[in-house]
Amino acid sequence: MTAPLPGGRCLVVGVLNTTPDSFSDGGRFLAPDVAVARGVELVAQGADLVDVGGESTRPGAARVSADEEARRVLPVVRGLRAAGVVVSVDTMRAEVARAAVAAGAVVVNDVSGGLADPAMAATVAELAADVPELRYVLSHWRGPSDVMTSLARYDDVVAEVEAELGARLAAVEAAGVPRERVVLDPGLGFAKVAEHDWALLRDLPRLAGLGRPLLVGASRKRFLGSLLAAGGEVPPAPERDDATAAVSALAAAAGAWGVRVHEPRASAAAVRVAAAWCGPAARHRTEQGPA
Ligand code: PMM
Repeated sequence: MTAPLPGGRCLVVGVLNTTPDSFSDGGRFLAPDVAVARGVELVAQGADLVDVGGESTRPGAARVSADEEARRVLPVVRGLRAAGVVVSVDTMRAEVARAAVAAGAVVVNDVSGGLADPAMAATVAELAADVPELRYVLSHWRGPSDVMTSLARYDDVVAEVEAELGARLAAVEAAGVPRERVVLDPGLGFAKVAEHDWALLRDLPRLAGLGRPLLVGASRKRFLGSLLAAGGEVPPAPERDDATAAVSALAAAAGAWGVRVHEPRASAAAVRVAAAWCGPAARHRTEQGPA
């Protein structure tokens, strides 16, 4: 058994992409032993769990085969589990989710919210019945990475994301996923431009009104790059970590269950500052979620 996740504060989810082409860490952690070492390092730097992904979701990215995705992810999930790390798998595929849970993952993080693979919801329902601690992260999504930019059209982004997330929550529940296993995610950058991302962050408490805990994935994303651009120069991804930590503090203070970040150190401090600052009020909100 891995140690249970800490309660009473926002969790820090460390990002580990075993892909050649992710926008921020692509190509660095392709070899399984290097990836496992990085996952252990993420925990040493303050991650409460590590989210392992084998398929890039950056805008414009093409899909990889299920076999290739599984080949990238499974040895890393196994290695991290053996090292006592709590593991999440970042996948849109039911068969990869199933294999990763068999290998020890306890969170299925599906950026498509069950839309990319019609088998996902029923598979998660089955896995949830077998694995009591299993959680399903359901993100707001409108379409695959190669077309998502054209889908970033909203009259009222918060109302539409709230409605679309609510509909997906109802759909996965209808397929048998227990409601209390679901964590919702606004899907920052997925079919969204910067003004949409900021509007969603501003209104996190409204999304929390869907009755499920929230995960926020702002780390190094384009909207932070645009915010920090100086003289037309957009800073590269690693230079967006300070802004990422600021988002972590604010998201935690708004009651988020978790923040998903590439460099955990500053966010680990930020979520503790938020917990101390907000006291039991924020704890109460985060404790609505799984511990
Ligand atoms: N963003 C990315 C990948 N997976 N998962 C969740 N739940 N939320 C996100 O915002 C999210 C995600 C984007 O790619 P990255 O792994 O390079 O950050």
